[in-house]
Amino acid sequence: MDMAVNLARMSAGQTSVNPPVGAVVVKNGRFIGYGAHLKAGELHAERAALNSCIESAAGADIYVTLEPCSHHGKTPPCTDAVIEAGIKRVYYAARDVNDKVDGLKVLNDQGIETIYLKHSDVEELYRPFNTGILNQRPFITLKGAMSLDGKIAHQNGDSHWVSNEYSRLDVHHLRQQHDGILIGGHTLLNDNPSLTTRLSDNDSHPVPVILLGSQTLKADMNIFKHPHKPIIFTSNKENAAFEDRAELYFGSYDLSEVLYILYERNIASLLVEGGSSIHTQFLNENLFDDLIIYIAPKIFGYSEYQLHQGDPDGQLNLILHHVEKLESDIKLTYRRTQA
Ligand code: AOF
Ligand code: ZN
Repeated sequence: MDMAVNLARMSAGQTSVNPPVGAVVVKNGRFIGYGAHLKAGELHAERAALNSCIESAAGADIYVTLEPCSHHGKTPPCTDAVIEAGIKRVYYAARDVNDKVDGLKVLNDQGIETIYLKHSDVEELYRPFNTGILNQRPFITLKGAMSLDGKIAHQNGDSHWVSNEYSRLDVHHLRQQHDGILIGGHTLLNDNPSLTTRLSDNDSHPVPVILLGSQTLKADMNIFKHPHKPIIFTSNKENAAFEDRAELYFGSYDLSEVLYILYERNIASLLVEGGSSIHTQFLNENLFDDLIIYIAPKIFGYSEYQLHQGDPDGQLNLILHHVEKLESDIKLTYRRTQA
């Protein structure tokens, strides 16, 4: 199961609305096949593992990180493949929260034994998938960088050099791991960000999502050079001129509607990069899963640009999950407790 979990871990973050899954086939104590689910719409892990077998899998055991699916989605049920291959026992480390799936029952009805094997890493592995299925919204990471005195930008609005190069590199890893990246209209206009991943020349880039409000788009914005068409929510009809360069949603949408639309568009994980009015909305509505704050050893003094603009009651119920030192910066990862 360790190997199956490692296979699944390799594809975590690249399977969109699907879970990362790994599978290993063992027969007579010999390791005869393995596979992973690499991309939504492609083969599931069990089929990939069974296809890879160096000999007949009849009578073999399969170790799968997730209960095999039993429904017709973009691909046929894995239970069919397991049954047809003549697998004797299925070891699994997690149940599938997708209510279309009841693989254990289907397998048991065919006389195939299913055995739960506890693995300490699967809860973490399936946190994003479970969040998506259970809430029909993306897994949300709020990210902010601030000075020691809690400001996210200088008084003049410049937010470029708050955190150091190690923190900025870390943010590019975050971008690589998320399907979408969301900012507000002020940040778009002030910073003209490109919202790409810049780790190598072989990166995957999150789809840009802009909550533009009443602001007006401009043709020379960097966002239009992004490899993906940006998804833009706006109340300003003038922006219709950009219909061929962006996916535009006109009107006033509340956050949960925006998130539902993004999830339907297969954006299963969303990195929210701000600025402060966007952070305030997500925090106030408790619409986040992880909160990552980079703290830099700077003092900006008077500046209206702070992480939260509202009047929070101080009751966010966060759990400090991880602390990391990035040279002179500190990275804090908090998790929202499920209320
Ligand atoms: C498995 N093995 O490797 C994965 C599973 O649209 P489809 O056909 O790709 O089905 C997606 C659903 O299948 C997904 O919501 C989850 O319940 C399950 N994913 N199941 O047996 C796999 N990726
Ligand atoms: Zn499946």
